[in-house]
Order: sequence, then structure tokens, then C-alpha cells
Amino acid sequence: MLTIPRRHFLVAVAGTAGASALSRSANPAWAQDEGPLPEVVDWKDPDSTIVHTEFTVETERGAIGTSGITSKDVLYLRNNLPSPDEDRVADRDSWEVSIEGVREPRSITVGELKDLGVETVATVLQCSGNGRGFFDHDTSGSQWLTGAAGNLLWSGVPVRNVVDALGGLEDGRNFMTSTGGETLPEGIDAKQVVVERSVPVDHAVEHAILAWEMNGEPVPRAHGGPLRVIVPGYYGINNVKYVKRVSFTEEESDAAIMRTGYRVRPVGVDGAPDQPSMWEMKVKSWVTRPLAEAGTGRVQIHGVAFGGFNALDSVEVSTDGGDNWQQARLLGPDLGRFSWRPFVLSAELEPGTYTVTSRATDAEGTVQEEVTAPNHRGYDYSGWRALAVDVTVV
Ligand SMILES: Nc1nc2c(c(=O)[nH]1)N[C@H]1C(S)=C(S)[C@@H](COP(=O)(O)O)O[C@H]1N2
Ligand SMILES: [Mo]
Repeated sequence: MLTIPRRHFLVAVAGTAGASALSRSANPAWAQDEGPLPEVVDWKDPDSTIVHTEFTVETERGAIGTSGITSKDVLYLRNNLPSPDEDRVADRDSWEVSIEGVREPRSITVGELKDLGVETVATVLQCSGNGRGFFDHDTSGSQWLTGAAGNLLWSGVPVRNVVDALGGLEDGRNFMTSTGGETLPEGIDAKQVVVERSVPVDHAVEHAILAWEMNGEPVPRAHGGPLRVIVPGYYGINNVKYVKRVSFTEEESDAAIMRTGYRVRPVGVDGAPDQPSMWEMKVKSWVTRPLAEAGTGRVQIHGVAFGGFNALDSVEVSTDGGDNWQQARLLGPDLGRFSWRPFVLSAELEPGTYTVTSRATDAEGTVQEEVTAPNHRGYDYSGWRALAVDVTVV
């Protein structure tokens, strides 16, 4: 692992600023590039991204803009296996996906899918481990801060249209199980490495799409082109890239990434199928600007907020570490239940140091939590206290 474990950083700062600086600095020690951008995303903006490893690239906290949609140039990358080669996207319409668990199962090309209908959905794409770096316990995996998340516009065919065109679901199908199209390394049991995820069938039939377009362009190879499953409201891992099979199944997949991976459990406990899977996302927000310094007077505090599985209701901002909160203004068009919303609060600030953070509420009235309890793999971080930043007004 190339990233610096949190504990080491704690030791490094002990006696100077201490642990509070650790939780509030927008740019801790592990938020540095570990190398050049990987080849598959060498077109991204190096100044707006943090390269953790060859497989993991994070968006800089301050690189999220105020227009609500994340540019592909700054969008994070998370690969479990190398992306397919460039020739995979040479003839996108000829890519085939096998549809199973329907009454008339068959392989269908992207070109044919385009004639079954189209919808566009704005969704937050967020890695389960986004915010892992804010946990206090040692966790393996990339120490993501806020930047393993983006908000994208996806166009493709609703899963429901595909099911209807192929005669409807077979009886007793509880899950939609999608398989990634990477070439698997040889000599290893495929079940140990394949990216194959199951999601509840009702949610999939109601909301999922098979997408060929992202933000008005063919889905980039790194982000799942020619065809990607989009499960709005669900964590990134369920959004299977370069999908080669969509199977409606009675049981969840027995691939390791489903059976034992992406399971929320107490620290020190192994993953098991009876633990919660990383499916529905939680209500969350964070400040994106300012992150360190601001001028005296009117300061525009920016950030992004989303409800996750539910729609967003509102977001508040605090400049005193959570003692007092003010309602922020949501910016731009409402792009629907699964989209994030940029927000802004105009604050009058005298010289001094301010602990700035935000707290979102979803449409069900659930308020973003103050602290996220530790879990073994460091998933699901949303606590507003550690997401705060110390801003010095000069
Ligand atoms: N086929 C395939 N799909 C995948 C992955 C992968 O490695 N292979 N990674 C998953 C994970 S863990 C996340 S967080 C998102 C990342 O999407 P992105 O790289 O487009 O940002 O894709 C998911 N889908
Ligand atoms: Mo992820």
C-alpha cells in the first residue's frame, strides 16, 4: 500500500497541532500524489486530482465546482482490476451484454439497447470508502478524504425496458447481479477477483439504467464504457463498469466482492454474507471552499450535499465547529432525488480562525451524523465533525 497509514501521520504531528489539526486539515500528509496519473486516466487534470495508487485517483476537495455536475477531468477513479484495453471502446455499439433470468434470455448489443428506450439520471457516484481517512482506527485501503465522489449525468436504457423486451422476469428473482467485463488474471479463482455485484431487484427495475453516455459523451473507458450499470442511490461498487452480464438471480452472487467484501462489520471481524452490504448511501455534505484561508468580510462558503438513497431536503453550515447552524442556500437546478446539490452560505467573518462544517438533512428527516462509528474496512464515513475544516480569516 502506497498510502501513509493514519497512525504514522498522527505520530508525525503529535506535539505540534495535535489530533484536531489531523481531522480538520484539508490536505493531510497522505493527500499527496504517489505518482503520475495512470495511463487510463492520463487525460485528467493533475492539479485537481490526488493519485493514491495506479488504481485509485481522488478529486481534490477544492476542485468540486458550483455547477452541480462533476467534470470527467476531475472525477475520481477506482479500479479493482485494470480497465480493459482501448480496443474495447473502438466499436461501442457492437459490445454485447448477456441478459439472464428473464423469460427470453439472450445477448444484446449496445446498438440494440439504444432502440429499447433512453432515460437520463443525475446520480452521485461515491466509493464506499470515501472518507476512510477520517476514521481514527487503522484501515486498509485508500485513505480517501472527500474526493471519492462525483455527481454525473448518465444516459442509457432503463433496466425495466430491457426486462420487458425480453419477456419479463423469471419467477423468484430477488436480485439483479451484474458482472464486470475485465480480463481476469490467470491462475486465480475467478470468484475471488471478478467484479460482480447483486442489488435488490425492485430498486433495479425501478431506477437502474444501462448507461452508454456520461455528461454528454460516450462513457470513458476508465469509467465503464462502452456500457455501465448505474444504480442510483447506491454506493459506487454496485455501478458495474464495462458490464458483460446482467442476470436476475434468486440469490446474491457468491463472488468474494459480494459475499464477504463491502460488508459493514465491527473492527476485527471478518466479512460475511449476513452483514449489511454497501448498498444505499447515507445523507452527507461537506464544505469545498474556503479550505484554509479567507479574506475578512463577506465569505462565500461553498459545498455539496446529497440525501444518498433519499432526496435531499436542506443543508446548514456552522462556522463555530457545530455550536450554531445557519441554513445554506441550495444552488442551481434540482436534478432529482439521486443528485447532489451545491450549496452556499454568505457569511460575515472577522479575522480569526473558524471551524467550518456543514450538515445535510434528507427528505425523510434524517440528519447527517456528527460522528461515524468505526467499522472494520472504514466504509460509509459521513460525520460532519471530522469533515470540518479550519479556516483562518486574515
Ligand atoms: N467492472 C468494474 N466495475 C466497478 C469497479 C471495478 O473495478 N470494475 N469498481 C467499483 C468501485 S469500488 C467504484 S467506487 C466505482 C468507481 O467508479 P469510477 O472509477 O468510474 O469513478 O466503480 C465500481 N464499479
Ligand atoms: Mo468503491
